[in-house]
Amino acid sequence: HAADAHRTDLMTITRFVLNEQSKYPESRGDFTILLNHIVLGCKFVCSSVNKAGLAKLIGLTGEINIQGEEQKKLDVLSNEVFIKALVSSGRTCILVSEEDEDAIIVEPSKRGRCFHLFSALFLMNNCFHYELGLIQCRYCVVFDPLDGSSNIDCGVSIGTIFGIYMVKDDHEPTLADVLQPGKQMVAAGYCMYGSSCTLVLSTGKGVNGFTLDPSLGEFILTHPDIRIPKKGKIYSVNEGNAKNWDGPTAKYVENCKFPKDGSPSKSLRYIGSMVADVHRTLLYGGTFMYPADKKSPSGKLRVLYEVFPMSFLMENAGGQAFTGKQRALDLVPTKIHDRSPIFLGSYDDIEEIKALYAAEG
Ligand code: AHM
Ligand code: MG
Repeated sequence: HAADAHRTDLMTITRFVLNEQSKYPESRGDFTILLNHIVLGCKFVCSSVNKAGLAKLIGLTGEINIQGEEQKKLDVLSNEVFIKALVSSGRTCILVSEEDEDAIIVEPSKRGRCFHLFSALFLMNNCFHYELGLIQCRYCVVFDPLDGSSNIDCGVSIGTIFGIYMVKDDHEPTLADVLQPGKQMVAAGYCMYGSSCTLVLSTGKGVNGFTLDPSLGEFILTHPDIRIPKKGKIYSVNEGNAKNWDGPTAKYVENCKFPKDGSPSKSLRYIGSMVADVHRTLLYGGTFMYPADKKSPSGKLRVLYEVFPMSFLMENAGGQAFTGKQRALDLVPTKIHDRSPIFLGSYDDIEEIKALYAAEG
């Protein structure tokens, strides 16, 4: 029985990624090791978030806080956990966190050495030479350890967002390694700490969702091959900023509420927690927007660790991500904490927004 197989043949995230990687003969499991460390960070944050309401009583890490000493804030704690986990994976060379002003260059001894097999055919002295060799590759991870942290105290869903770049040679890591357009990412994902703990991941071939089974401490494949509906019935935006919006944003939201083509008006859903708003958009379809406005001409959300990973997931699920000017994944960040307006979601709905911007000229 298929149902029996589900109960006894568990597809954990590690097994899933190992299966995927085994299609590449040169793969040496480095990505799986890196991902396992990200997963560890997510499990830790999940357990801390679940205890957040009790933090004053028992402390986030579970120890009784007899002296009543100041507890570390959850976002600070999450950041430390992710940095330590990523560095100790031995597979990273540079890290960018929303919580840290500067990028973290991993010290050489902890960068590990992950090699990739390469083969090349070239012409020399009128003879063909075949060369087989190993080149070093290392990973850059950009992340927001705990996004939407203003929602912690009222128990609303929050999340971790991450994106991964690969550096293929042996140079000293520099900011240029992470100031790359989002389309160069090799993987991206988020973990949502909500009514359940859900990790959504893409390695560039589709999107898959895994739910933490707390009794096993493992993420199990629960949402295989997520495809966003081609058109949605929901829009998601902070409408309190409407008086400062540009023409196309205002017109799109107006069309959602008062459609001119006789279609039913759309529902508004806005949690104010990007991971939760994007997760719903991915599963139910529709649009999620954080547009530019007169007060913040670049919007609010950060290119590297908010806009790029979510845009990567959207495209891999069959949706689109647009900045108001271009495909979001084509953006080239100039600073690690750059911001950009973002419109992402169902393919047809984003087409409509693109048309409104094109009409404006
Ligand atoms: P944060 O990084 O300070 O937590 O802010 C990011 C959050 C996103 O999760 C969310 O989409 C957005 O801010 C909501 O902003 P606003 O409150 O302006 O609607
Ligand atoms: Mg954030």
